[in-house]
Order: sequence, then structure tokens, then C-alpha cells
Amino acid sequence: MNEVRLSDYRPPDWLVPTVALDVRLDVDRTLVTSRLTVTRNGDHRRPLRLDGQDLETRRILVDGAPVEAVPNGEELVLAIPGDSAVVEIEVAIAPRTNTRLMGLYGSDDLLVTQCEAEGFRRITWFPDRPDVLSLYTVRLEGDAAQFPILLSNGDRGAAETLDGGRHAVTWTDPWPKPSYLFAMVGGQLAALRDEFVTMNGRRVELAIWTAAADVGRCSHAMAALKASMDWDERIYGREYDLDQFNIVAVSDFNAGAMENKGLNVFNSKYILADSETATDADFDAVAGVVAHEYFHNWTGNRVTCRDWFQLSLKEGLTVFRDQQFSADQGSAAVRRIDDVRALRAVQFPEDAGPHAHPIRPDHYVEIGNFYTATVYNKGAEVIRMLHTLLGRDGFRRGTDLYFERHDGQAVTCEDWVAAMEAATGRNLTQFRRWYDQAGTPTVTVHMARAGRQLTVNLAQSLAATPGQPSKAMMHMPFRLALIGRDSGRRIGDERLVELTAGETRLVFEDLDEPVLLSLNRGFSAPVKVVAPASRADLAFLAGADDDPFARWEAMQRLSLDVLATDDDPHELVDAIAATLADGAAGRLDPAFVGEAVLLPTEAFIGDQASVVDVESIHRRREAARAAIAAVLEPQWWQAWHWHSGTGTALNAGAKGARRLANVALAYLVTAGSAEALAAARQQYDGAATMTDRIGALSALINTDTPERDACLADFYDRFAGNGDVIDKWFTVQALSTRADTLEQVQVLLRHKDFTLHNPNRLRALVGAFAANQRRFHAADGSGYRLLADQLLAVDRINPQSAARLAVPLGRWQRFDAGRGALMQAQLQRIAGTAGVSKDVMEMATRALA
Ligand code: HT7
Ligand code: ZN
Repeated sequence: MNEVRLSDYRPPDWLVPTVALDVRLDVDRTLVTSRLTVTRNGDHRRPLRLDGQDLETRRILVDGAPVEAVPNGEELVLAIPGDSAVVEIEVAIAPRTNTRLMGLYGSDDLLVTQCEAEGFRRITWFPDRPDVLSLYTVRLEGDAAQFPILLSNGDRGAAETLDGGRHAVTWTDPWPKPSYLFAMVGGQLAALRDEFVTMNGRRVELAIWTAAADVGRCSHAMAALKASMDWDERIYGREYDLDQFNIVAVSDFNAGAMENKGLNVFNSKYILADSETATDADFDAVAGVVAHEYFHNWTGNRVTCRDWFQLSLKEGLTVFRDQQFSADQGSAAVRRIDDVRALRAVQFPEDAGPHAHPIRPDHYVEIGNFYTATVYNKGAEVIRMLHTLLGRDGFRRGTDLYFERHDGQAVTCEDWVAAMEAATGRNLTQFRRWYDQAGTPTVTVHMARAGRQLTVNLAQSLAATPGQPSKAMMHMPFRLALIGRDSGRRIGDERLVELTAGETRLVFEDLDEPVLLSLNRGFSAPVKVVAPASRADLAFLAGADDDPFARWEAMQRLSLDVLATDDDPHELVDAIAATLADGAAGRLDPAFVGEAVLLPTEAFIGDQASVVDVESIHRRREAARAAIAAVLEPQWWQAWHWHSGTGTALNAGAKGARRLANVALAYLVTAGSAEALAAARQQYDGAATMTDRIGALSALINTDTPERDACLADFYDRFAGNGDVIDKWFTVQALSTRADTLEQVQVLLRHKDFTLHNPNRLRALVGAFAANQRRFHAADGSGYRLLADQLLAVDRINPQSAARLAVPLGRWQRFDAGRGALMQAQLQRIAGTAGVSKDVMEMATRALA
């Protein structure tokens, strides 16, 4: 496997100031003629090297003269005698057979492109690297009936009506961009249209393109787009820079969405939403992804990455910006809890396993494998720490300077940090280690009380990760406060401590009462905190801490403590009862209550132990759930009666009510009365929203009841044909804890609606099953075999999708010897399969190392 190394970076030998593309769209054979102006970059005599993949090269001209160059695999080398030239190349490509969904491919009746990271080379020969920025003009031609809508980046120009029922449109993008931001779409599309007037009076035409039948389901996305445009002006002073902004929703897509300049392409899952088909979480995800892609216009597009090692420069920063945006739209506390939950569920395990890498990796085989939670989510936490350290105004001065210095450039994470330093005068030398060191730091806290004085000792450590045996100390902002053990109030102000040394000692004087520590408030640093606390103290903090994150965290810690034993869970039951009572009395909002009373997942419980004990974790958690359900049954009924049937409103109150009602219903079904099953059935049948309907179905899915079977059958019939909803039907079954789940998944793999060609469907069934700790980790290895079978099958279709499926098997060191050996055996089988893709090979071999 060929490794690409950051240390080998060299500026491009040739630049391409302009690109003119002429594309004749055809599903079976699209012809692409490119006209590149190329200029020598620097004092050297090296030839022009172009990247290409799966291209049929028909003609090459340099300065108008045919050239006999023959591609050498995925490289085309052209000797250019002077310092500049015009290179014209004609290639043919085959979208219909492009099952990788990179480059130009078919989705339903559309032709659509995906170029990040290295898809442009599947459209034409090009120096396909992000530090080559070009001005593009694109002429798209096709059959007018088959491709009535022809879209590309920038602003729409001349339209031509041609003989034989054909037509063409030319698009010009006035902003230089790297090839990964190129996009084109052709097909039968209808649009939801709107407009936005920018802070300097530019009137921008907005359009969201989709199948005609789905236009009515785009309004939430449109509202989110306008809110994002407004927010980026107000918070960061960033204005949109074209007269048009187009979004296209497609069914087959390798990721969530893509920020192509002026022409975002979206996985339909993140555009189409109405209350019948989308849950509240889906609505939030739509708004979050629309905002994310829009924010890339400045953080990613106007200022882009020099090379793919710098991916977090745009992704970490843009995730942070979309998190800020979402927090501003609704319940900020619940958003923060959700973000931390996601980080811990995916990124912490990544940091603790064979795929651990810094947010700026320094080597890769396949860049597609590095679109990870570390680069995205931990990257966002690193930006958030800068925001905390520099303060809101300092951070804004830093971003202003970054945009001023680097607009139109392809830059590095170092350029970003340097701008932050220059704008604020802060020295971030030690902070830079977050870019280089993998792993999740631990902060261990001890406190000692002497009379009215309290000494707190904070010690940081960072364990070795693959390739990084020893680590240096990190610079992290750590918020903490004291909570009075008698008064239940915060004592003094919250403190923001900058941990830089191995140990930091804090002294608090003149304390009048016993105190408890409220630690890492707001999750100010992405670390694990180890601090001794009794169950009684944790229960107290769960009811008294004035920082919502820390309050939720206290409940999590209490739950983990109880669930690590076979103890009677009465402390947990009492704490949940107190939280429900606070909610019922209006002292806590329902959304927070719904979060706080949820037990940690089996996976997260497993992450706390040195060896994951699949059966004990499941047994203890189920026993605790049963106790919480039974003892608090009246309270769950009260919560359900109060909060169910909230209607379709999307405000924070209504969403919180639905969340709590669903949690209550799940506990009621766990308690197992006939009334509870009837209530679930009633909620399912009378649901005004998908949140209510899927909530009822999820509550029933672990049961062996006629209600479950009836709702499951109804759900399929009701939503047949709507792919995004049918995905939910697959997922809910794959996540069932019933003993027959693996068998059911095998049946579903043969279902007529299942296909390995659609990444959403694959994730919905196989991805979801691999997240079902109890059933995926069956002791006989049947779950691992199923996953490996599907991975190898999908690798022949779409290696990027296949490689992602390898991640759960890579966690073999975390499980008992028996399971570990079975997981390794499947990884060996994968790595030993002839013709396996480099994407999968990299994941499998790293996992086995
Ligand atoms: N920047 C986009 C990344 C992306 C992508 C990466 C690999 C393969 C397919 C892909 N589609 C989109 C998405 C984003 O972070 O905004
Ligand atoms: Zn992004």
C-alpha cells in the first residue's frame, strides 16, 4: 500500500489558472472535453503530471497540436516545453456503471457529481489536489427531455437550444476553486425557490432542487438556509458571494452533503423533511447540515486546504460553526449534551483504538478513510477550546484576520493558529499539540479539605496511541466551580483554569460549608475526567449543579457507577425520580429531563471498562431499566399523559415534550402492563409526527407482542416507496435487543428493498446492526461473519462504504479473548481476500497491527 506523507508535501509544479469544460451528458457514455491553461510554478523543468481514474482518453492536444502521450495507470505525464500552455483533453466516462458514487454517477434519473476528495480525476485528467485553484467555465449539453435542468457552480449564463431535441447551458464561477469543489447535475428536477438579500444588498436567488413530488418537503431546509446566511453575517461578518445558491437532493450519496461552490449536493435525508416522515432529530439534522454546508462557503471554499492532511482546518471549524448556529436556534444545553454524547460514542473509541490519529494526520493510504469523527468532531472541540481561551471577541478578531490574510488561498492549520495568535497576542505554542497528538487526555482530580480551605489538584495524562509512544502535556481550558453541599448553590464564580502543566493546584479559601466540585463545565475540554465521588454526592449534583452539562454528567456518572455492579439501583431510581419531579414542577425543561433520565448506552458502558463484558452490561442495564420502569411507573404515566399528543410544532418546548413522552413510553412498555402496550399502539396509530410514530415502534421493538408485529407491518405499508423512511424501518429492527435479531437481519438482507448500492440503506441495516452491542457481539461470532460478508460484497461496488464497515471489527482488543479472536479472524479474512480495495485494505491492516 502506497502511503502519502505530510512531510513529503511539495507545492504543485504546475498551476491551472483557468478550466473550460464542455460536457455532453449521457448515462452510458458522457464526453468531457477540457481546456486547461497551465503555467509552470517555480523554477524547474519537471513535466505536467495529471491524475485520472477510469477514463477513456480519446484525444490530447498541447497548444493545439496532438500529443501521443499514453496514460500510465492513473497518471498522465505531459512534457511542456515552455512555461505555459493550453492543454485540451477529451475523455469518455460511464456514469451508469460508476457504483463508487465518486466522480459523475447516476442517482435515480439524475446525473450528479461528487468530487471531494479525489473524484474530479474520475471526470477528466487534472492535477487533482486542493492547492491548485482555477476559474471554471462549464458548458453542459444534453437531451432536453432527459436533462431539462443543467446545473453547475457559479452563475448561470447562456442557454442554447440545439438540434435533435438537445440543449446546453453555460455556467461561470467567478471564484477560483480547487477541483474538489467542482459540481454538475443534470436531470428532471423541480425547485423550491426563495431569495435572500445580503447585508450589502446583493439579491441572491435560492433554489432547492428535487423530484417534483418532494418540493413540498424542502421548506424546513430552505428556512435553515436563510437562517444560516443571516447568522453568518451577524456572527462572523461573512456575506454570500454569488447571485445564485443551488442545492440538489439526491438519493444515492456517500456522505451527508457536499459544499460545492454555489451548488451544494445533499443526501436527500438531510433536505426532505415534513412532520409525517421526519423526526425532530431529523429536522435538527437537516438544519445542521444545511448550515454546515453553507458555512463552508467561507471556511473551506473561500479559504481552502493546502493538502488533505489539513482537512480539519475546514471541517473542525465548520462543525464548530454549525454547532454554534444550532445552539443559537434552540435549547443550547441540550445541543451541547447531544454533541458530547456523539463525541463520546464515536470519537473517543476512535482515539482509544487502532485507528487513532491526530486531528491533523500525517500519513494516509486512502484519504476517504480520514473523514473521521476525530477530524470533524474532535476538530470542532479544538476550535471550541480556542474560542474559550480567546473569548468571543478575541476569536472573532482571529477569524477576521484569518479571512483577510487568506481569502482565495489554500492554507494550513498552522496558518489558522498563527492568525489567532496575531489577532489576540496569545502564545498558542503548546496549544498546537492538539493538532499533532492523538488520544483523549485524562484529567484526574483530587481534593483535600483543611478547615475552611480546599485544595484541588488537577493532573493531566495522555496514554500512548499507535505510532505515538510518548506524549507531551496539552494546553486546555478547564471550567470548574464549587457547589455547596448544604445550600445546593454555587459558591463564588465559575473558574476557567488553563491546564498546561502535568499538575495544577488550586486553593479555595474561606469556605463556610462542605462543597462538591462541578468539573469540566460545558465540557470545556474534550477529556475524560476521573474524580472520586460517592453516589450520594453524584445524586446531589444531578439535582443541584447550575451548569446543565455538569448536571447531566453527574447523572451519567451515577448511572455508570451503579451499572458497573449488581447493586440494587435504588440511588439511580431516586435520582431519576427527583429529576422527573423537577420537570413536573417546571424547574427543568422537558427536553433536558428526557436527556437526563436516559441510561448510558451499552456501548458507552463498555467503553469505561478495560474489557467489554457484553452479557453483564446488557443484563445489568436491563435490570436497572426494569427497576426504574417498575418503581416509577406512576411518574412515567404522568409524564406520558402530560407530554404526548403535542402536535406538530417544532419549537423547543414541543420537541422536548415529545422527547420526554417517548422516553416515558419506553419505560412503560418495559414495565410490561397491557395498558402500556395499548398506549404504545394508541400513540403509534394516532401519531401526528414521525417522532411519535417511530417512538412508539421503538418502544415495542424489543417485545414479542402482536402490537409490535402490527405496527412494524403498518409502518412498512404506510411508507413503502419513501426511501428515507424505509431506512428507519430497517434500522429499528436491526437495533432490537431480541434474541432473533441476527436472524431478522439476515431476512432483511434478502428483502426486496435492501440494496448494497445505496449507502443510506447499507448504514440503516448493516451499520445499525453493528452498533447493536448485545446482538452484533454474539459469542459465536455470527455477527462478525455477517458484517464481513456484507463488507466484502459491498467492496466490489463501493469501497468507501465498505471501508467504513470495518471500524467495528477494529475494536477487537476491547473484547474478551474469544470475541477478540473471532473479530481478528474476520479482519484477516478481509485482508486476505484477493482484489480487496485499498480503502478496505488500509482499514483492515491498521486494525490488525
Ligand atoms: N466536505 C464534505 C465531504 C464529503 C465527502 C468525503 C468523501 C466522500 C464523499 C463525500 N461527500 C462529502 C462534506 C462536509 O463535511 O461538509
Ligand atoms: Zn464539512
